[in-house]
Amino acid sequence: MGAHHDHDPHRAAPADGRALRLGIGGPVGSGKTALTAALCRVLRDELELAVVTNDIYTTEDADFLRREAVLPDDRIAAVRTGACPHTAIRDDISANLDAVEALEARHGRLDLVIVESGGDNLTALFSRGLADRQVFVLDVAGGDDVPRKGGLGVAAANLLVVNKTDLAPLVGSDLDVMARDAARVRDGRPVAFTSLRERPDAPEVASWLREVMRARRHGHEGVHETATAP
Ligand SMILES: Nc1nc2c(ncn2[C@@H]2O[C@H](COP(=O)(O)OP(=O)(O)OP(=O)(O)O)[C@@H](O)[C@H]2O)c(=O)[nH]1
Ligand SMILES: [Mg+2]
Repeated sequence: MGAHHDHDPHRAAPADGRALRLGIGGPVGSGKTALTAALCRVLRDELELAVVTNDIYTTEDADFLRREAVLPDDRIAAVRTGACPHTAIRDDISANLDAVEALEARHGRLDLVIVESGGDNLTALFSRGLADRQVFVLDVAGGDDVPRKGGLGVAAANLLVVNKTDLAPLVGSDLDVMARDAARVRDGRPVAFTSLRERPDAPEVASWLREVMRARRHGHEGVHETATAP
């Protein structure tokens, strides 16, 4: 994240002996909950998992995940932020940390806690005090110029996901342009092109996450940077 000044008010929390915390952020409607659901379905038999969702006024995302039964209900917690969710993932992260710690206390040793939060703000990145790794989800319907505009989420997230590729021909978005612009601002960090409609298991993201988990188990925190073609 070096070149990008994000004024993160929190230091990274010690990672020893606790679950990896994965933040999933990005603009409204890009597919964050659909991606969270996909990762839970694919990984729940190999990892001890839990999820925290952030909504401003409702618990809609948590309700959706419970309805879909992606995990047992008591592994899904909802934070009602009351204000723009990005403040609850970056500035005052206490409600989210409480939710993560309550899940860990209830379930013992968890491997992975996914924290989903929206916020229609391209600078909405998770604090390192809350998320050890983060995925930023765009969709092609937001316009193929979004990666070019940069912003912290696009530039600095550990993985950039460009979702809804099935809609690209319908909305006139050029995936090659998005790939080229993303590569330019991301300094070698990976980009995954997904269609959760056509490939609901999100294989591109699941394999990235498996690699992150594997590297963490072996103590290689930084070795997981592979890209996928559009
Ligand atoms: N066509 C298409 N639709 C998708 C895809 N992924 C998700 N959607 C749909 O897009 C809508 C929004 O998806 P969500 O997963 O709720 O998006 P979100 O980012 O969690 O939305 P907020 O939490 O409200 O910001 C839903 O109707 C999904 O079914 C995709 O790859 N292709
Ligand atoms: Mg959502």
